[in-house]
Amino acid sequence: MAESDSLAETRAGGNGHALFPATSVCVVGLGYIGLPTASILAGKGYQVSGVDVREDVVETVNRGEIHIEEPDLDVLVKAVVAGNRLKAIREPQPADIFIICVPTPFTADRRPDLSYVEKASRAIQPHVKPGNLIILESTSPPRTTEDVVAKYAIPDGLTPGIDVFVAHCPERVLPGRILIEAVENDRVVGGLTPACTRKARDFYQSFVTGEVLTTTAVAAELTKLVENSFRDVNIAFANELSILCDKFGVDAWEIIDLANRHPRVNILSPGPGVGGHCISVDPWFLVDAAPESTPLIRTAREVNEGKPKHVVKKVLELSARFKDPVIGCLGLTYKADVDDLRESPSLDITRELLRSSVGEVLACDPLISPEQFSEFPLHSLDEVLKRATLVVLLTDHRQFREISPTVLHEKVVVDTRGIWRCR
Ligand code: SAJ
Repeated sequence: MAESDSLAETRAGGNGHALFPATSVCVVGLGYIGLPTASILAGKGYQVSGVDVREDVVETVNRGEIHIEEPDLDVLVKAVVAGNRLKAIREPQPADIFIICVPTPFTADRRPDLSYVEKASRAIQPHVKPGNLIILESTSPPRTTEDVVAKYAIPDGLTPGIDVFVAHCPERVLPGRILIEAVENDRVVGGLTPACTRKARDFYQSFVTGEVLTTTAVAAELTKLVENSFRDVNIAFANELSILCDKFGVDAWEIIDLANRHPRVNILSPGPGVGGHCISVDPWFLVDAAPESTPLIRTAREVNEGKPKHVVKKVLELSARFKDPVIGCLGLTYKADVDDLRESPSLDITRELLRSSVGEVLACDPLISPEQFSEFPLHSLDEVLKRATLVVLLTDHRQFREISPTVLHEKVVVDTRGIWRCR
């Protein structure tokens, strides 16, 4: 198919922001990225099918409900499902555009696990036709778009850049702001060929208000990994600094605030460690791709992975002051105001304290429901604040920011996020 024809098939309007009611999109993976992406596209007028291997996810979405916590997503999903613009299904179906949004976890030895990308690519392959656009949004190691997606998704006899179009457009959204950032952030689009890049660019320009920047597939893959590695290195610097400051009995946040007043210094905040499924994972993809060239990225990962141990040690030292310490652990999720426990240092620290049999440990996280979590009992914030002699702030949820300083007055406090200082 000629390139201009194929573009015409996926574009409906001249200004790049018109709706495309006739264009169908199949989003593979209805998780933290796939469901918001599918819903936004459906809201823009695309006819969207969302594929998930989990029957409960498919049923939930088809009821117009959601299985993840994300501001305003419930309202959007309800509207697009009711309007018959989004339908969840178990297996891919033919579409004009396929978007792969599946997990790219790492293995126990910190190597990328691309099995979900491979499975998704193989699953769409029987439905791929000439003119189709296939996009990988999952954060992926260099060359995944070519070596995995193109290899398994393109049917024999079709040539990328001529018959079908394959590109990487890494998701860059911040959990908690996904619906806003998926539309407003600049996007980086890299195709296997210039024609693939142009086709993917035109698609993103139809619903993104940020700029759509074009490059090659491998450069787009590297760009995403570099963004998250940069943040990891910066946070590692802050975490190392906080350990140093502990030695001198000074407040790391104060030092950082003061240093950041310099016009060319911008240090991020220390915390209990770095969690989530992105920043704590993606740098390892770069280390795995080129171990000999990435000593800084590896060391930053090791510093951040070591931070929970430092917090546990500090809590154990302080708890030794009490005969029968009651330790309240506030927050289990990997960051504030999300319900995501993946790679959470707060959860690891709480687990370690529970294992240490140092005293009674009361865990509390208002964003985690008992149905979602059964590993150990959760306690209400009121109970923790009433009973704990030592309070460890691990995740800075809104509910914890609002705790009155007078309630904490009588307690020993370990504030790993620096939210209660200066009060
Ligand atoms: N953290 C700190 N100190 C800070 C900032 C964060 O300790 O100053 C911790 C958080 O508590 C959390 C972890 O780092 O445990 C990661 O949180 P985050 O808010 O920095 O990032 P994520 O993982 O939620 O989302 C990141 C974002 N990447 C960048 O900001 C470069 C997001 O834009 C990406 O789309 C997302 O990764 C992703 O999906 O890759």
